[in-house]
Amino acid sequence: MRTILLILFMSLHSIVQVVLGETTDSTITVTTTGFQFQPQSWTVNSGKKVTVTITNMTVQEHEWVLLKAGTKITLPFGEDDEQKVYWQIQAKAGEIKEGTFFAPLEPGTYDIICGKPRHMERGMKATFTVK
Ligand SMILES: [Cu+2]
Repeated sequence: MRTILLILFMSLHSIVQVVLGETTDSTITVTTTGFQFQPQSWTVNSGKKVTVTITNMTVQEHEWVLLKAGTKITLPFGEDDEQKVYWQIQAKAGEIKEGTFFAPLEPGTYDIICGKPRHMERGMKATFTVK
């Protein structure tokens, strides 16, 4: 009886989560072509798990770097900017990689950049929105 009640409760809980939109983990994809990220923006839910798949279609290594809230890079990207990094993943030429992190809790717009020398200057910037 206790087991049945537990199963009933867990099923109900799953239904409530779906109805209320509580299970809102995100799966996002990033493709690098030339010195650009595709797409140029992503939106995820605050504090939820984000799974990133990065496909590097170019002949050089790239990084997809999410900056902390309210931080901006002062070009060129250097050692002093490392503390501004919230999370990052990198992919070598032709590589496909996957990584997971938890989205920042604070809703807002965050900067995405590539931390490789002179890549940001060449246009490797994008926007990450937390709602
Ligand atoms: Cu790059």
